Amino acid sequence: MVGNKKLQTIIEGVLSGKTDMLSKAITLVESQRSEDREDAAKVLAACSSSPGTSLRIAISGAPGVGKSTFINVFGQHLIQKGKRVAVLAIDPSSEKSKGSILGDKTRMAQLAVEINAYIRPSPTSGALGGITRNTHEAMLLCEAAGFDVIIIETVGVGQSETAVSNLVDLFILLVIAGAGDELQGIKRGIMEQADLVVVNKSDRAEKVNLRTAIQDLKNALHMFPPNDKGFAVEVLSSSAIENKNIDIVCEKALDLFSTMQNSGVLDRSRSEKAVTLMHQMLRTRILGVVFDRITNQEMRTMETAINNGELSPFQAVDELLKTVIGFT
Ligand SMILES: Nc1nc2c(ncn2[C@@H]2O[C@H](COP(=O)(O)OP(=O)(O)O)[C@@H](O)[C@H]2O)c(=O)[nH]1
Ligand SMILES: [Mg+2]
Repeated sequence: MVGNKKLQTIIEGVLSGKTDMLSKAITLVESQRSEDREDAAKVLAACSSSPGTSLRIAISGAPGVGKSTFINVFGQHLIQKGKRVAVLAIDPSSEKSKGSILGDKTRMAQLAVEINAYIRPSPTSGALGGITRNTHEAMLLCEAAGFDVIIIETVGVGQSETAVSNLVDLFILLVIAGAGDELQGIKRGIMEQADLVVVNKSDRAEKVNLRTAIQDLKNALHMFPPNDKGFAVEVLSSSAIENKNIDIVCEKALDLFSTMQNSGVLDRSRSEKAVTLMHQMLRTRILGVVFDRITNQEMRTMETAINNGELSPFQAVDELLKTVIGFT
């Protein structure tokens, strides 16, 4: 339990940009302990009074495509432009990912030592809703601590990408040349979220393959209806390992952001996404609440009834809902 004085120190620390206090605040909002919830709410309330002016970017793409390596360089370019950069690395709950967090840390080694950088791996386990909420709150805290750019490294798979896209202003999708869409696990939904596509590891691709990859992606993007942000989605290439073209991607991202700011698209997009997020979170929370109410015993009973042919799956669902929420 954090005492009031301690809480005040955390709040003041965050607002004056102290990263050790920022870490404490993020730990607090990530805490699952019910006695921390109230303190977390206080910290959040005190830290999210001013409307955010930071640029929020998601760097997405299949595992291994080079996201962390890319962010390491990308972040340094942003810092050279006078920005303070926070990186939140979302991590799936699997065992496999525990290794990747360490990997991410070492891959961002140069960025990590920059005084104007803050890197926070979020080894969040649990439901998608929890991940989204933690990331959202961590983002607000980073913003309160004066970070101008907040980069979210996503896990590159499935549903979480769509959820993350509702937290950010720009969604940058990294891909590699030569691997088919299938191989890269790029779902149509993820492509559709992209504001900018970057073919990374250009150092490894033959020139002609790179050109083909870029053209293929452009063709694929063409199939989608134009976004309502007022710009066309471009396809660039980069080599994170050789620090090639990342400055161009950086320039482009800042450009898109100021275009969105000036046209009013940014405000509109943020409100739309906030509403979508609300719907999404509501669905996730309801799911959690209802499932939590079903006891193991009740679930087993239904499973057995289905196995014995006594109930159809639909009848079982009705029964369960009647038990836990009183109606179906
Ligand atoms: N050749 C080459 N390798 C890269 C490049 N970017 C990243 N890598 C390598 O690809 C592997 C995965 O990189 P990582 O940043 O961890 O990918 P992530 O899983 O998407 O975060 C590492 O071995 C990196 O050194 C690049 O531009 N060129
Ligand atoms: Mg990574």
